[in-house]
Amino acid sequence: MGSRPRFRRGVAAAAGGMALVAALAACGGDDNGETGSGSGSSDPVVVRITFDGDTVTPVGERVEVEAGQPVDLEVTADQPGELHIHSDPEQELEYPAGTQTFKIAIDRPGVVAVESHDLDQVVVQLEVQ
Ligand SMILES: [Cu+2]
Repeated sequence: MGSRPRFRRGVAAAAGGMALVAALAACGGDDNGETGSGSGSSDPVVVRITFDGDTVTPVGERVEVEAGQPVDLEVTADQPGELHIHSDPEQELEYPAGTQTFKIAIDRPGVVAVESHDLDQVVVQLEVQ
């Protein structure tokens, strides 16, 4: 196998997300000791999603993560709804009004869409490397 520049780019992106992670860690949260036997990156990538009426933020944003890396989806909504993760298998996340964080991880490389079917929008595309 040759060198894989794409991989290095992913690592740099993950490091860039650390500031966000540190900010969130200060809010506490439970420490479960389980760790995947993954490729090393166990720091979660935090993705903030806001639903407000008929709009959602972000729309179609690409987020690079590593396979098996924890992803915290922090969902803030003015009313309850459902997020759809197009991973394999697919996952449906029901969120309440208010803020809730969902912890997910995608094991396989590829692009995984996070969608709101209510709004018919792709919210985030997780680029899993
Ligand atoms: Cu869907």
